[in-house]
Amino acid sequence: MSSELVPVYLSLGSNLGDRQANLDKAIGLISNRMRLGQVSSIYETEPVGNVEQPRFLNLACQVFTRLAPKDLLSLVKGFEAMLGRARNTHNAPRTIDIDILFYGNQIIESEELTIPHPRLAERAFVLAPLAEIAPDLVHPITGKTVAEMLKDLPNTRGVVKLEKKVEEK
Ligand code: PH2
Ligand code: MG
Ligand code: MG
Repeated sequence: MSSELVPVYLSLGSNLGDRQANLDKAIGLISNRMRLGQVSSIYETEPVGNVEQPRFLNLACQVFTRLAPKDLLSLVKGFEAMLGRARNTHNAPRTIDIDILFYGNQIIESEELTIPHPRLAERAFVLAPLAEIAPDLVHPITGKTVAEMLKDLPNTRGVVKLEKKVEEK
């Protein structure tokens, strides 16, 4: 294949069932199909939007893929379905949500997909994990780095980094 390997950043979230296990399974599925790069710590986060739902666990990860954006979207939607995500009410609790944040430095606006993710600059639950693994990544539209976007948020209340369960040596 001649297409180049593109660095992509994903945001994962779960607020239904065994949230940690859902994230672990999603990372497993992702790493079977793409080269997995860095993975952030897990953060427990207050729900944004529909606040009448359980707290989330969120993380960010880097992957490298040759898949075109729309094929990557189909793949991650398939992973969501495999992990039991029901597509019902907007912003309802979900076993897993996998969002594409950045696809290289491409800007994409199609009916099904907007990249960079249109709400990432407002969301501490996205930026805090992402800043751990990619603080210097530049938003191709605003020119701001992830660290700058995080610093520009009014606050990061409700976003708490969890202690690592297993100590790394
Ligand atoms: N995802 C949403 C809406 N609200 N809030 C938190 N804390 N974490 C999420 O992943 C999240 C959310 C839509 O996908
Ligand atoms: Mg989402
Ligand atoms: Mg989503």
